[in-house]
Amino acid sequence: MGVVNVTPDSFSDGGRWFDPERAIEHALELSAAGAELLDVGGESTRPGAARVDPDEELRRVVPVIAELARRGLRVSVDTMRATTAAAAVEAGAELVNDVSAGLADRAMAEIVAASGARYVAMHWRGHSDRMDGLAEYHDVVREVRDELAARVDALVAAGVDASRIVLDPGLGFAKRAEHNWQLLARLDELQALGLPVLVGASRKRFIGALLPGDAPVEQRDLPTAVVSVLSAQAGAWAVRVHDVAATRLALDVLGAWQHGRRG
Ligand code: PMM
Repeated sequence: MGVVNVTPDSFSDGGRWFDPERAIEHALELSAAGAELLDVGGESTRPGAARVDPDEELRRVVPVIAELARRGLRVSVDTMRATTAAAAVEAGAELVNDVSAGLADRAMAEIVAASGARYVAMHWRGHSDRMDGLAEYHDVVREVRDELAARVDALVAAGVDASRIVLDPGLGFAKRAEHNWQLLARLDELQALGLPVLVGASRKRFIGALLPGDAPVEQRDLPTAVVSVLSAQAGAWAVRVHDVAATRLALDVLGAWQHGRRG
């Protein structure tokens, strides 16, 4: 899954693709580099970020999604809002990627159920302006698993088909570095819920912490690709990344290793 942030303030790419034309161009580059799904988002979720106006979010994502879908590309929408999700599916998105797993907008489950789209339910405890204060756990893996299981129950009760749900540990969302590493080390415990798992580690703070102090954000792409390959080896369904080429290559190495041949 390649990240297409149509935002002026994302932590990882600093608004470089804010203009819709540039966002489309960037998405096409990610697709050419091997992304199988393009994740279009109009609201930054970086730590401390304020919410974007709903109409503005729609204005950002819908034209980009419509154009990518028109070109036959597979698209997901990164949104916490039911109205945006509905418009995105209408414009051609096949998956709704909701970092709040339905907690930010109670209308989300119903919209997803009615649309028949696939749905990523990410572990989330609160909006970006307060999430760092919510990173308290006794056993982070058990608590994330149990909180996600409760979300799945609520979504299914609201009519979402369980087989359409993908789970995501929500790395960096109300999690400190050690929480993220524990979730990755024990990914199997999340997979034990029986649903596909998406991993979003790309360029996040805990990846940056592996590098010398003021390393530019692009230097996080190599460790991100390593996390991608280890996630795939651990059975992840997908990885969400900014630098698709590096992750694609890393996954091709894993495929060759596993099959004893190239391609
Ligand atoms: N991380 C970001 C945004 N959306 N969606 C999912 N499912 N999982 C994630 O880990 C995730 C996400 C962080 O922001 P970015 O788009 O600026 O990397």
